[in-house]
Amino acid sequence: MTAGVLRMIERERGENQTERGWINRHGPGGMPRFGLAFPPWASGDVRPNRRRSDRPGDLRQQPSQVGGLRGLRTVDVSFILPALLEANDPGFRPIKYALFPPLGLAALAGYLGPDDHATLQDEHVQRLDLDDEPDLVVMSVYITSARRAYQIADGFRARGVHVALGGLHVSSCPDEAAKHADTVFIGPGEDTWPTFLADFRRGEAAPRYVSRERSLAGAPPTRRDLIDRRRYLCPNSIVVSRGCPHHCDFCYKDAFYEGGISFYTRAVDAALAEIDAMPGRHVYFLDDHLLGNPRFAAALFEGMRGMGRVFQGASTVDAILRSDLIERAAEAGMRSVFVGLETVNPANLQLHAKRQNIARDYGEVLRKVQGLGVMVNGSFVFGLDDDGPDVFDRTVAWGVEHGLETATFHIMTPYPGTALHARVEAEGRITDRDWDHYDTRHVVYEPKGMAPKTLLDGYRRAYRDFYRWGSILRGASHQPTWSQSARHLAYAGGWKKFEPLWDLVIRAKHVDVMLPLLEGTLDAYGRARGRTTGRARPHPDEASDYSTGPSTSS
Ligand code: B12
Ligand code: SF4
Repeated sequence: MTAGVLRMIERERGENQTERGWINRHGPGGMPRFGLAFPPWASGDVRPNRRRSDRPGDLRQQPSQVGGLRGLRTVDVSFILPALLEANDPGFRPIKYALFPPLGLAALAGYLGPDDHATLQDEHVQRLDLDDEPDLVVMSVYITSARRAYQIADGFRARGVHVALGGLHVSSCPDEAAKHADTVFIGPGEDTWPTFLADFRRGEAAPRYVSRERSLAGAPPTRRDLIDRRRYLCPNSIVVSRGCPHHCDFCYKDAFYEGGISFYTRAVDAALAEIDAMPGRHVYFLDDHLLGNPRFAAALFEGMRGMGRVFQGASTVDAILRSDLIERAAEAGMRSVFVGLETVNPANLQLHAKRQNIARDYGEVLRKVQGLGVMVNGSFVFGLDDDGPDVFDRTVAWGVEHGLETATFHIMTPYPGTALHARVEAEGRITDRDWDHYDTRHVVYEPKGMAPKTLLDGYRRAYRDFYRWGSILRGASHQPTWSQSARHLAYAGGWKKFEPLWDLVIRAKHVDVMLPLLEGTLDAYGRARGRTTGRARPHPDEASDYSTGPSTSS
């Protein structure tokens, strides 16, 4: 890289640093002004508007008071993923938001008819066009994007556009969301969304839809054509299941899937067909628990063998130790796995209903997985009820000593709707009700075993200590072979230490140029270890259930 380019990056980073407060400077109360805000790294990209007045001959009628457009045969839908407000956080990293496209919205777009019109905008990677006048605006709302989503919703509704809100936060707090929407959706959308669309076309959309029927059978293909692949490091993100068979008390899952089954998969053939249709080699499974249904996972991996894919996904301690599914995954091309280790304090597992991790040897998990040429991203939660001030150093030391390639740390966060929230609320320990802070980087409750500041400082220190070059080198030295050590260095170092390079490709709107590097790193690692890996044993027929960590990499 030339000095000029480096200077340019530095200058842009300088702006970025000050722009970390960009949200505050753009509007009252920390919220960007409607229609003006966009992340600084996404500047200069305005999508062409579509306006009703631009569509002469459109037979559509004006919106009814509630209920959509009467007599509408086709619909013009704007799908929007509002930006998360994490941009104010010292740990903010633009690359984290250029990883995965808005898959949920692209899945919903699949239900539109051939004559309908749809656009998909993701505020994490582009400037939003909010002067648009579609028939329907659809947003997916996470807890820390709620304020931004409501602001956008209010703006559209003031102009008579029907706004539909759904997703995790809307499901947890439907009454709150309903103040900003014409229609809210509770739970997954596969049953309610097509019903709503039919109602909307008739001008009879209801204010609230509650999911009851849970199935992915017959779900239409995800509208990947709406995704701008160049803007994402993992455009081939995919989910082949929904939910998880477990019930950890801090997880969103039970609240979101209340009223129906909470773990179900696609048909294996349909999943394989979608994978096969994706260009390139890399695939990222965003499923909560890719190995959660052993029969499904075994068939999926069998079908993927020989496809030449390299993939990443999430599994659990239990799933890894109890069967040969992880061997099958490695043979099919798995090269990194996200594992919910959660805590080095065993008493926490009982306290927080993480039963599937109890009495499991985490060291054995790493030995088994790394022995297959698969890297591990361990996820940990700090501030659980049995944690004291020593938990941070102990966790980092454990990870480094065991050669953990990457780690994701979270501050325990009682999400509304979860069993944890109900308990902490009943104990009078919630100290902060600002959803913007529910991002697992803030302390929003009174911890039991330490002061809130100790928790916050310890969490930040853990990230710093784990990703110091000294720790990365020490961790790499614990790998069993030289080639594994080299890959450990490349992967952990590349992920956390080359921020200017990530910023540069994000600003150039070509994150995709880094994909071959990612594929190469993952693949070289797999090949190096694959030679020592024996063929997997036949899979036992009996079903069992497993679990995974709560979130994606940080
Ligand atoms: C990818 C991902 C991310 C990406 C998001 C990128 C993106 N473009 O969406 C990144 C890396 C940025 C991210 C970051 C974080 N994430 Co995250 N992430 C996920 C993950 C793994 C997958 C999301 C996904 O694509 N799912 C697949 C699609 C198909 O499902 P979906 O989006 O839910 O959409 C379906 C339904 O919800 C519904 N639906 C959704 N919207 C709408 C709208 C309408 C109108 C309708 C009808 C239906 C509907 O229909 C869709 C089809 O069924 C989920 C876990 C999970 N399995 O969902 C966690 C998850 C969303 N993340 C979570 C968390 C906690 C975080 C972090 C705070 C963690 C951290 N500290 O790093 C950060 C910051 C987020 C924040 N500030 O709020 C939690 C959210 C908890 C909550 N109550 O909001 C989850 C659920 C993980 C967990 N188990 O706790 N994450
Ligand atoms: S295993 Fe993971 S996804 Fe499943 S309930 Fe627990 S935290 Fe949630």
